[in-house]
Amino acid sequence: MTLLDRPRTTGPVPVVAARTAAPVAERVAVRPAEVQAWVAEQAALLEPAEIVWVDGSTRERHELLQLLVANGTLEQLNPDLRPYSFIARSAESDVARLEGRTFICTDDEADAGPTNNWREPAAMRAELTQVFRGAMRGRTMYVVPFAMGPIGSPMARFGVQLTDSPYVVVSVGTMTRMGDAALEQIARGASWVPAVHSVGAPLAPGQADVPWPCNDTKYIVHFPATREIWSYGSAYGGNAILAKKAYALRIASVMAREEGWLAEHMLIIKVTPPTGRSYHFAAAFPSACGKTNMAMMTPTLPGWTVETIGDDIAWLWIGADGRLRAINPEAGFFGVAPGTGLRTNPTAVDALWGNTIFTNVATTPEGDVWWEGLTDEKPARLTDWRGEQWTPASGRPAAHPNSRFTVSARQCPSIAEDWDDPEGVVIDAIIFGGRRASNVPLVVEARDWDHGVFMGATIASEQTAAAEGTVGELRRDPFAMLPFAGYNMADYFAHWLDFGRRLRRSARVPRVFQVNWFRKGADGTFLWPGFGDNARVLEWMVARVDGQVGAIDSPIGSLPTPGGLNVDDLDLDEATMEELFRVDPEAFLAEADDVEQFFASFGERLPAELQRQLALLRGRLEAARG
Ligand code: GTP
Ligand code: SPV
Ligand code: MN
Repeated sequence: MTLLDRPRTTGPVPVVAARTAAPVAERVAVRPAEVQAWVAEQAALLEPAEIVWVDGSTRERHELLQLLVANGTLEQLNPDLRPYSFIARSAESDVARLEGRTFICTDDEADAGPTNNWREPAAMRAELTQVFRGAMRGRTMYVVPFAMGPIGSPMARFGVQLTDSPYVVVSVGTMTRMGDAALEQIARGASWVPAVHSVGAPLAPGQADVPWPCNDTKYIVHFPATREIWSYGSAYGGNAILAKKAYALRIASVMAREEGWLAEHMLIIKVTPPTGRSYHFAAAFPSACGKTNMAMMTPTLPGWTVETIGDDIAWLWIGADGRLRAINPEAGFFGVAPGTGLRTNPTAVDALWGNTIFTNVATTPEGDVWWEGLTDEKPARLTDWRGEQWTPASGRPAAHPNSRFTVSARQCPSIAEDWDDPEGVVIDAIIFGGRRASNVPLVVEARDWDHGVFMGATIASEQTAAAEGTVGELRRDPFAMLPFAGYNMADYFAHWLDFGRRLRRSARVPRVFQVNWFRKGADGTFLWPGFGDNARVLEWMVARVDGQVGAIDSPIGSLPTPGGLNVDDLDLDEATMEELFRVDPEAFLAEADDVEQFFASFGERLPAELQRQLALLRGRLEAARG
């Protein structure tokens, strides 16, 4: 077996996306003058030793992977167990998104709003010029053109990321449509977002590199007016794969507001009941709150299928037919590893059979990967995410809680045939969710779109390891977009309300639901089995969409009638069912006080409709308290 096995050519699912490289002469010809001028300008600032234009070919990916193994950034896993797959162990200081170092630079601070870190653009530019000067010395600067959304879709958007991290290049290669095809669209006149990324670790002549170069000083900076992104010091996930959160959410949310569409932190699924008629759902849950798992769900209900369209980001718009449509702008999954197991998510486990880059998981003595929840039984001996020896007695997690896998969407066995349809899919319902140990019931339906916007705007969730901060701490995470809205969140709420008005004018308005898979009992364990059993909640939603079942009116929205939720074959006693759906008016009145405070932070800018919804909620809660 050679060190780097070529991707296998036969198997149950396609190997790395087959891309064909154009002949070199042709590739050079396609480089747009505007991009070339920008690259030259940035090179003068960044001072890289070399510039490489990335073409997106399989051969190029292979060479980059070889380079990363030689550098020690990646280690190849045992090809007999995990073909053509690799593990990266990051620096201990570079393991998650950094919200405290994420900035929105607008002329007027109020345009960034109270939920964003604002910086004055000229001052930030001056600061960044200092920080980025010579940042790529001794390193190769990669020019990485990419498309978000299927090329040819009216929704496709383009960008070019400069980076000095080959690990980031291969990650962008999986997560986007990277290379010549995107550059060609730019050459034909498509507008593009410039994104500059450096790990911030220049090399002096002769200086040895480290496996995971990064810098203790970090910046993830957005200039919405000029649609620019600048990222420094990190090579981890959303900090560095700038097409993802920085572009497809923060910058895209600004574009979407101007152009009348929505850029959202949502999964998209296609649900098919035994009747054979399919429904599409888009669901927004905060980071590490269940999107990838729901997107790849294996329903426990006989005859039901759930297919994957996207697992993290959705771009939604009103189609020519007046219906709400959505695409997944990404091309791969950057998924949370811990908790992903054969029992919880066999589809994801299947998708990871090979051609996968793992970051900060543990490895077995046989050269395969492991993380908490992959198997029920812990292996006797592992190398943990830091590279240290680990046994079950070590008393610490073997994999970092925010360890991740990076894999192509095409490799997912549940990927829908039309997942990359340029026209997107028609959305029948929108779901908001969060991680709430108490108060919030398993499922509740909004009374109408505006009430649904109020639900989305007031979602609170316990913090996870996906970003810095205290895990478990409750915070408002409106629309799961707290870290991702590129403009004032109050204006974002107004945009959602306005979008509803436009939907009402032209066609059917999707239903809106709120879910909580994470309510806990007095013993601290989850009340609801979750994962594949979440299909039972989808079954109720489908029946609601079709107008086939009634609901109980509660102060916070419509709940399933007794027996309305199919819990056949589940071992749930009466008391558990009651607790899953219990709506405590006192607890929700306290929530309402908290929401009032949250809303107050937006001052005059908060849409009056949301204050009205809050007043209505309080009225209903007080009536229920009796
Ligand atoms: P990001 O990629 O950070 O945006 O996260 P995500 O929203 O895609 O979350 P993901 O599906 O990766 O789930 C995060 C964690 O929640 C994992 O450890 C899962 O095992 C766990 N989880 C997901 N769905 C459920 C569920 O229905 N019930 C329970 N108890 N845990 C779940
Ligand atoms: C999230 O934090 O919501 C993620 C992971 O999807 S990252 O790409 O790092 O933002
Ligand atoms: Mn996410």
